[in-house]
Amino acid sequence: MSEPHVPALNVRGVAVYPGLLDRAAQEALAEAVRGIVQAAPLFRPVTARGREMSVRMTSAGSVGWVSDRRGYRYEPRHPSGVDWPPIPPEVLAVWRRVSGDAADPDCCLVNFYDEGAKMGMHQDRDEADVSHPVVSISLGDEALFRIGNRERGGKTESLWLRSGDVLVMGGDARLLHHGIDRVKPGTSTLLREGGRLNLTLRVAL
Ligand code: MD3
Ligand code: FE
Repeated sequence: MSEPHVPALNVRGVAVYPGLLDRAAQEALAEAVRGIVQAAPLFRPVTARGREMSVRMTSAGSVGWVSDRRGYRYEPRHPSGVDWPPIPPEVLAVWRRVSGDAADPDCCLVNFYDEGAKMGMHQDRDEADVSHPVVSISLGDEALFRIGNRERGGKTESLWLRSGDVLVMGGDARLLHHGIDRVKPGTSTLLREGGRLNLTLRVAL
């Protein structure tokens, strides 16, 4: 498979492709996300402890990530009972371009951050086989991303993620703790109403 024709930065084993997606590609992805959200509306997940998350979410694919009082898990349907819509072809194309993985993803988690939304430090370990990488696509306003260690705590590194940036977490980077500290409003014109979208592609099952 041919590698992307832009250089990758390596941050603790995470491959960062700044500006991999041009404006036209970002607009096509934003439009594809509108289609996902029309079929499967954004909802605000609740943690097992009953706290509402500040990020709103939905998914595409054969399974979606949900969290409620019963805990977090992959589910075959949206909380409303409708099927998740299929992963749009333009999203799959990004996975095939950068993941280096033979499998296709079965889940595209859509995270929407409005002003003040953030995501605490955590690991992605709800997937059955963590030897598959995770691919992340940033759209809209800039976000301060923090990457840590396999164990909780310790030193961390931060970087700003901008619209069109793509990250690949594979190998030893797959189980690093990570989070989003904040989003800077008004830093992108991609989304008319502002905010940030993150698409996270995974092989979940
Ligand atoms: C580094 N989302 O949904 S994506 C998540 O921007 C999540 O919405 C963030 O973390 C967001 O779980 C960050 C970038 C990301 C995703 C998975 C990783 C970075 C990662 C797994 C391991 C290390
Ligand atoms: Fe994560």
